[in-house]
Amino acid sequence: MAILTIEPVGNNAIASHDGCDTFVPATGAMPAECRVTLSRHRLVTIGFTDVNAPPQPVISRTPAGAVAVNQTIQFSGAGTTDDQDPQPLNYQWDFDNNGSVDSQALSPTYAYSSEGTYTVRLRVTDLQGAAGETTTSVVVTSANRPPVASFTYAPANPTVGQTVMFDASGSAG
Ligand SMILES: [Ca+2]
Ligand SMILES: [Ca+2]
Repeated sequence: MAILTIEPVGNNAIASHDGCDTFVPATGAMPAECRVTLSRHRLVTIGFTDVNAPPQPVISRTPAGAVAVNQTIQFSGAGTTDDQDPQPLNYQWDFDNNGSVDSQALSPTYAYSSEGTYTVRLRVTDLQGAAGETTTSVVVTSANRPPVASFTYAPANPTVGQTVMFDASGSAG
């Protein structure tokens, strides 16, 4: 992003600068004509000032809701925007918010090995070193295992016509 600046030199005053003293190419249209009217024999400097806004990180993930222990989560920082798109950006993911970077991929995958609520931090840095951060939380629940069916019956060797009792209370799940 660049801003056009018009500055008087010394005590010189700018008589007028009709609507063209500031423009932002990234967000607005550059005026077709920039007319600066000066008092006679005045000096001004006309220049561009570079300003750089930090990236605005956006975290998305699939699945979006609570996940199970060891379930793979697909994260993505592709929704991140920067004022100088499409310049390359550096992505730093900290899936457990412990301060150590776990991935620098745009769209990494991750799985949590134990239950809990985790804070995921994404820091995105542009080529000029400006950085933006955002966080989201992930709830990890105990793994959902299929139930284990089992039963016992008595008597062990029933004869024809004999009533047999089944007991499935030993099932787990
Ligand atoms: Ca930027
Ligand atoms: Ca970490």
